[in-house]
Amino acid sequence: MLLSKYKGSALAALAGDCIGAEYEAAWQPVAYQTLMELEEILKNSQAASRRFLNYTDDTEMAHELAKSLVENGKFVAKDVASKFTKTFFTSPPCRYYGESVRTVFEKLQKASPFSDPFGPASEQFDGQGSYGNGSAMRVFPVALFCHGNQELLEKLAALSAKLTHVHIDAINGAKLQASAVEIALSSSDGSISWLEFWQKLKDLIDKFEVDVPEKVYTNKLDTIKELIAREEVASVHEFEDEVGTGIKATEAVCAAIYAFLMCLADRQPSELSSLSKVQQVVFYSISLGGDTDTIGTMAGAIAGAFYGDEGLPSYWLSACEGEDMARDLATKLHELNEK
Ligand code: R7I
Ligand code: MG
Ligand code: MG
Ligand code: MG
Repeated sequence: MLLSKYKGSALAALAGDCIGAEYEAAWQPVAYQTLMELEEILKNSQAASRRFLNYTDDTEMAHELAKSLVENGKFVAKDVASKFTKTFFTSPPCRYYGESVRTVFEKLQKASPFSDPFGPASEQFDGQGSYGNGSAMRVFPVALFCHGNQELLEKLAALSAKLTHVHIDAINGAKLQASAVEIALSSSDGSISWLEFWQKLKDLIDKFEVDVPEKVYTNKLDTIKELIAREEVASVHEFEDEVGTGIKATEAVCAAIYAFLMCLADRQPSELSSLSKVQQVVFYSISLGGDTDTIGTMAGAIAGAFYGDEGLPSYWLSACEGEDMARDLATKLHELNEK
């Protein structure tokens, strides 16, 4: 069962990225009908013409991080920095990296062999560091690697973030997203309510934000609880106003958590009811709009870790570039964690 959760996390993260990337540029909510039309296309596509959805930077970086953890059996900052940088400069244009992170990789490459892996990230945005969601979008392998050890998870989520993102919101976003995947791995469908899941996240964020005066995540999690408990489902526009779906870690991470918890609370839209729970989470998260590939991948990583890989149809996965790699890395991280 745990192996199914590992695979579910990596594969749903991949599907969320690949499918979400189809709508990222639009920067507006995605209609359920549009998503269900894609579902029909995927279902009916010929085997020969499958695998037409490319993954983006979210998956590329997650897989490089996973490879490094598997090869070294531990987190080695220089190796992850080296893998991130090499992949960045050799990857095709369809990866759509964040606009500012290129500077980090240029500086890392210049100072190769990576003598100061955290230096360039700390110079971003006049020294305050990037608050982009890039730290959290790729963090799920840390949760799979650290499963059962929350202290190590928090440490490695922060360290892996700091290679490109040193802003406290980006670091806390990575810690929160990794923690959500860990809670999902450690619990099962039927054994935990959405409110209990939310409470576990809330307890953690209280700790992560203890020295953060603005308490952005704390406040957004409170809003999420209020929205889910409300009788009428909030419109996507209201969600956008109250929480956000943008490039900031504080927005995209909270949007992914909201999408997962809404489905756990059985408040997902009826238009998606013919789909499995994992599929519903991925589609619902993308329907929120904004940074759809990133919200899709993070919601997918949580949902797959919770529900396992059974609900992921082969016609979804065979449409996604990177399926074999995702499966292989999940299997290896599971083996490593068992030791
Ligand atoms: O966070 P990052 O890796 O971008 C990830 C996003 C995801 O949606 C991916 O799917 C991909 O499309 O990009 O990359 P960064 O370049 O560090 O941050 C992304 C953007 O956030 C930057 O280009 C800025 O526009 C904005 N940003 C900031 N703006 C002002 N001040 C990030 N930090 C700051 C800041 O401190
Ligand atoms: Mg992307
Ligand atoms: Mg983008
Ligand atoms: Mg994105």
